[in-house]
Amino acid sequence: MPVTDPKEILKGERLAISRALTQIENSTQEGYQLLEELFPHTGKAHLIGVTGAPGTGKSTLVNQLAYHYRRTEGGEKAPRLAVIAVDPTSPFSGGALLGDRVRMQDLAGDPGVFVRSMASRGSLGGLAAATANLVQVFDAAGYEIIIIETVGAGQAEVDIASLAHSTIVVEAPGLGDEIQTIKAGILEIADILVVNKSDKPGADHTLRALRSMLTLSQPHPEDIAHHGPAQQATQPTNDLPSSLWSTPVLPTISTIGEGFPELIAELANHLDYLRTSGEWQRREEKRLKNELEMLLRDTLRTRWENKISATKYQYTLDRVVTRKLTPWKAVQVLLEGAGL
Ligand SMILES: Nc1nc2c(ncn2[C@@H]2O[C@H](COP(=O)(O)OP(=O)(O)OP(=O)(O)O)[C@@H](O)[C@H]2O)c(=O)[nH]1
Ligand SMILES: [Mg+2]
Repeated sequence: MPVTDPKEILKGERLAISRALTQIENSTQEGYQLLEELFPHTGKAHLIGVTGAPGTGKSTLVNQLAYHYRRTEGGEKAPRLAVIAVDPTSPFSGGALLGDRVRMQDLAGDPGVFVRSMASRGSLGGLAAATANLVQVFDAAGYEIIIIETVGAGQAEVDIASLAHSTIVVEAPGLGDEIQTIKAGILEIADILVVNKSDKPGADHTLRALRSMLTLSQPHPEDIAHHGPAQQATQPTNDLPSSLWSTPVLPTISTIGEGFPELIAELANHLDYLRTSGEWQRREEKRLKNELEMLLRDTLRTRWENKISATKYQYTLDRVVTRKLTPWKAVQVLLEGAGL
């Protein structure tokens, strides 16, 4: 029996949640046992990923988003909301960064909001896997909305975005001509594009540039209607629904909370689209498949590392370096007798 009672987590008790998150982050036996107990209670939350280049205002935006969800949806119906900030380069302060401190103080004292920062360094099991585990705790604890903030545009962010149902990519004005350098990959994962810092010069230009990039990359709904049957023949059918969502580009000013009712409305639209198109099911399956594959990879790797001797590894590597052994043969040698 774990020291932290899973029932307390299911009831949403903050102290129990906090303890569980620490156990899980530290990969303790108790942590794993808790995950085992919590898993059947997951699958209800709307997972929202927020990603983008450093300093585009993601944390400020997430603060405002949380605040608006809690306030505009109002009263007892306001959703409980958790924020996981993955490797924040600037501290997630729960408000100190913001101009409007009074509002954020409201958020900081709001029992319906739980903010957790997570350091990526040293998380050996893979950052996405570690994040997925924390998500499960909040999901089981009844948080209806879970926001995951990640920095950057690398594979790690794409992996984390694949955890989310709805991904917001945050850009800022001033990209100018460099707009072409925005990684195609990051646009592909965007369900909603936000041009934050719209109070800055060049915001209109960035909005227009992003909109035209998206128009070029997304098939027009009428094209799909026209060529529907032909496309269906050449594409896996489960790829079709996502082409029916056209990514909106929204301006926000996170420092003063402008554009947030619109952002929340688009998130609601996206959720609605996911539910009615069958895309929710498809993403859930993809999400769990990713999770399962990450776990399998990590587990196999750990098992293999525990089996193989450092001397044998070094000896084999030396033979590859001196061209006495091919890398393919080396893999065979290294896996031999590992009993995986
Ligand atoms: N002018 C203006 N400044 C903003 C806006 N949103 C955020 N900022 C400022 O931009 C700076 C960076 O904001 P953060 O929210 O820390 O940005 P971030 O993307 O989370 O940064 P990292 O986590 O370090 O990548 C802060 O000084 C914010 O006050 C905005 O809409 N307009
Ligand atoms: Mg941040």
